This record gives sequence, structure tokens and C-alpha cells, in this order.
Amino acid sequence: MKHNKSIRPGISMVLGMLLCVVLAACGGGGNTSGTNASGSCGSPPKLVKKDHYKVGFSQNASNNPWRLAETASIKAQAQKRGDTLVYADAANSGDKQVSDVQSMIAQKVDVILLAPITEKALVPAVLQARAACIPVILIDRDVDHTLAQPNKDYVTFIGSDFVQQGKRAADWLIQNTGGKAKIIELEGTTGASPAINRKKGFDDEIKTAPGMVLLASQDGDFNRDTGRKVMATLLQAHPDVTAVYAHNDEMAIGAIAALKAAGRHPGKDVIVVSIDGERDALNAIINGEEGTSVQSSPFFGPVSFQTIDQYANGTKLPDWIVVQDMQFTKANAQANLANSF
Ligand code: GYE
Repeated sequence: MKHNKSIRPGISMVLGMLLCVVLAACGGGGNTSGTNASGSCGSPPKLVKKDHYKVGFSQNASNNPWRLAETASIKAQAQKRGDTLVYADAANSGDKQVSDVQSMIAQKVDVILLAPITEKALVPAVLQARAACIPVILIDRDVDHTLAQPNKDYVTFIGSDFVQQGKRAADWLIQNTGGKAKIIELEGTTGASPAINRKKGFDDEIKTAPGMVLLASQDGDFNRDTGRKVMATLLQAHPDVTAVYAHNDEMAIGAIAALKAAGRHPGKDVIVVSIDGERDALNAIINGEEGTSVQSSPFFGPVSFQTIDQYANGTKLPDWIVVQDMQFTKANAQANLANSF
């Protein structure tokens, strides 16, 4: 269909007005600097300095130790500061997470900490928060930068370097297999920024070693039981597998269970590597069933609230605040067990 360009401004004005009605936020939301939905409160919206904030935290799921550790870290820090936390768990649903953020906008929170389930699903919610003059800080997962930009639509992204995490897992595997392995890759939730970038970092790195062969790569949804099932199926198609790379520890633990159920010996005939650094993975490293886990720190409380303060103080923030991660192997797993999650 041919679009009539001249009607576009009219349509966007009507949409803007509708948004005002839906969000009831155009006369100034929880953020008292907010003036209207056309961006006059700043882009990204400014945060007025207060002694205590009403902070929204939109978590995408609570189905693994990593997510629970992240939520606990945010809640503990909010409580320590005397800030009010409006918390919502999207239970692994992009649609629910969008409505969770909309509800935070309606509740006029001062600022939103958002852990978007996938790169694309939460973009409309980010743009709606911006239109309602509420700044959004992305934590732990990023959005697609062609659809929403840091220092414009949202404040910044605080999170790990996922490409680097994948590369570190690949480097360890190359070194510990003499550069020869037949690999099954268990991917995180399709469309989630850590799944996209952990795959890229790993796949690009193993291409530098000609003996590293990727047999299969499939979505295990960052979930232990899904990882176990996917591994069991892939194992039947690829009995010659000698290594597993899982995008998180939960899927690695599931894969170890599937390998054992099939009579294989993880840590001996199949080397398992993954990412996160959760307690079960550290124990699997200690008992020899897993090779390495590259850390992905879930402890976002301190850095998130520090970023809120910096933003309210007018500090110019980078597009990406990179979380620094360790790596766990047999050499340090025991020593780090007490601090794991
Ligand atoms: O690795 C995984 C979780 O987004 C960085 O998501 C996070 C990842 C983490 O479900 O366990």
C-alpha cells in the first residue's frame, strides 16, 4: 500500500495524545521535572534529586538462582537506602513484562530498573517510559540499539560483556582439549542479548582453531530442565560429542544430568563449560564434572543505585557500564563457594 506522507504528522499527533490519555502522565509523572510527552523533560528524561526514590524494578523471570540473586541484591540495596521498590516479576513473558513497566509508569515511579527479557520485546515499554518522563536504566540485558538508544531513549545499560564471556569459555575449551573437540552448544532464550552475544563470542573464537567443530546449537531457554531435554535429544543425533558449551550454568547442570543418564562421563569423555558462576556449577567444577564457568555477576544492587545517584547528580554516563567478571576453574572454585548463589 502506498503511504500518504502528508498524513503522518497528523497520525503521530493523535497517537501522542492517545499516549497521554493512556499513560495519564503528560502533566508530569512521578518525575517532577516531567512536563509532557514530547520530550521536553529531557532525552533521556532527567531525574530530580531526592533523598529517597520510588524505584521500579522489572525482573523478567525468577526461575533460576541467578535471577533470584539479582532480585535479592536490588531489594537489599533499596532497603539499605530507604528507597521504595516497586517490584514486578514477568514470569518469563515479554507481554507481561511490557504491562509490568506500564503499571510502573501509571504508579509514577521516579526511575525504572529494567532487565528486558529479549532485545526487542521491551522496546515499546522503554519508549513509553521516556514519553512519560520516567528515566529507564537497563540492567543485566540490553535492547536492540537500532530500536532504542542509550543516552537518548534510556539512560544506560549496566551489564557484562557477553561476547567476551563466550570468548573466554571458548579459549578455555581450546586450551583444555588441545584444540580438538566436537561441540554441542545450548543457547539461552532466543532474542535475549546474552544469548545473542555469548553465541557470537564463542562461535567466532572457535573458528580460530580448525579442530573445534560445532555439531549443533539449540535454544535451551536458560533453563535447567529444558537444557537437560535438549541435550538428551541432541546426544542421540550426535553421540560423537566431546564438549558442551552452555550459555548458562543451569543448562550446563541439565546437560550433565542428560549425559549421565545416557551413560556418559561428564568431565572425562565430555568436557562441559558454561557461564554464570552459580553454586551448583562451582560444585560441579569441584567434583570434576564441569570444566569452567565464566562469571556473570548477578549482584546489580550497588551499581544500579550508584548509577541512579550519578544520573540525578547530572554526571554524564557512558552508553554501557561494563560489569567486570571473574572465571571459575578447579583452581578457585572452592575458595569462591561461600560467595556464590
Ligand atoms: O546468565 C542467566 C539468566 O541475563 C545475564 O540470564 C543474564 C542471564 C544469566 O537467566 O542465567
